[in-house]
Amino acid sequence: MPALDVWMRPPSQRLCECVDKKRYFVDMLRFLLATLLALCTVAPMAAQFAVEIHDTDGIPTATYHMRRLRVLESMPARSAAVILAADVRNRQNDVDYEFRQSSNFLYLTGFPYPDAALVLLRDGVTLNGNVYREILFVRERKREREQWTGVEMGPDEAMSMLGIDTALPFSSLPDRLKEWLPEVDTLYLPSLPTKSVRVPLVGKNLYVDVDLKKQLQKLRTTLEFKMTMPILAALREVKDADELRLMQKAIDVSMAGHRATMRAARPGMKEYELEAVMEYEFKRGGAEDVGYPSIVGSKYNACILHYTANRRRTAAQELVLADCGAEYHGYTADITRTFPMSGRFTQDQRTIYSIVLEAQDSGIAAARAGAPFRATHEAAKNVVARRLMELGIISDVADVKKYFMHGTSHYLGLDVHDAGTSGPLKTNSVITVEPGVYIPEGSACDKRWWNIGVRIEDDILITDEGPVNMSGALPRRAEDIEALMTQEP
Ligand SMILES: [Mn+2]
Repeated sequence: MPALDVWMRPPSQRLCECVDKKRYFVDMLRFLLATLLALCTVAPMAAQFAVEIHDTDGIPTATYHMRRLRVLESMPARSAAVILAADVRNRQNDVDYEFRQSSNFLYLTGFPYPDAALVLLRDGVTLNGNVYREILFVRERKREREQWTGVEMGPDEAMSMLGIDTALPFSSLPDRLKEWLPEVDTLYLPSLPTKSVRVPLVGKNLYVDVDLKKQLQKLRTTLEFKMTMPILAALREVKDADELRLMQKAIDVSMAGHRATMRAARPGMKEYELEAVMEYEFKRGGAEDVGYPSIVGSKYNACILHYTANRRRTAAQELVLADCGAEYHGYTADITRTFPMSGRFTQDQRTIYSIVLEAQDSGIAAARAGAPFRATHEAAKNVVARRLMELGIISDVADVKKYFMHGTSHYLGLDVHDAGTSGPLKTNSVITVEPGVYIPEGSACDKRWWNIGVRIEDDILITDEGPVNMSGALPRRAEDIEALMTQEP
């Protein structure tokens, strides 16, 4: 990738490289000259790049508008909410991590770029003679930046393409907050600010780390802070038809990845080769990203819950646990399958596998509207405890935690561990059901069980008619997995 010309980088980014002040001012002067020169040569001939939307299967703009209204309806009089876009995270020098919008911001706006904020005002503010209750702040378009990092929507495009009532330059946010906060008694923030966040303080390009809460309290000492998250969690927990359509797409693409991976598995492959087959199918199916780092663990690595190194060489008699999900238009799948590299489970592996499958069946059956959130875990845990007792792997049901040390379910949506209330299960919410049994080497049981790690995970839609397995088309039973693995890649 091309490197950013050092003189085009603002001096603030190079501060650490400057050992003395004199050198800094020389740098600053050269930067200003370079910028001036660039503006003189580029500006007169620079036409705007065209903003294009290539995907037409996203969430309709009217839906975003309705979501913002529902948040506003949950807020008391004289209140405001500020929801910030995610920050760009620097990887090293002038290379950043790929940007991913914060899920709350995506949920409320569909706006996919950084340096943006949504302000919701319960009683509205008057701008140019009109009263607005939702104002989006986005950075203004700059051809020089777009040349490097891609075309973005500015305030005009945000209004026309995303159906936002009004959008203002991000640089005007601090001044606008100063203007509006005197009329506000309650300020909602995504979470109560305990850590520093980056907000523009003065000027356009100067950023300093400040504690947002302290800064805001300086403007208004009596301001009461509340969290936006409980309101958003309740909304995000229940999915609408468009969300379920995008989730099914993410799940379909993910199932294709899992199928291809199991078909391609040959003893001796590295874990990362399996990961490569998986993620190739994700990208080929149109997924923008993975919803979380792919977990592909063989043998003892299958016993590590969030193993992501994926470097080990596999062997025939080993199990591989693949917990991988594609992200499509912001929504993620979360699917785990465990398969034998040889294509055939050993008798002991099959025994443990059948326990986890039975536990999962039991957990899925418990995923009914109105049931307590923990119902799936109770059901799955009871099966695992009973069966491990029968095998003599544990001698006390309380010891089930030693081999099944995580919960069975979490919400799924924009985040792999999605927002939700953890209250009774609601129709049109999606949860995972993912029991597991992990028996690392050295465990206090017969060593024939050592290094067996099994998890089976599916994505379950709660409906009035009972649970619907959105990833049910992917083989789950041991014999179905074996049959799939005999197929050519
Ligand atoms: Mn999961």
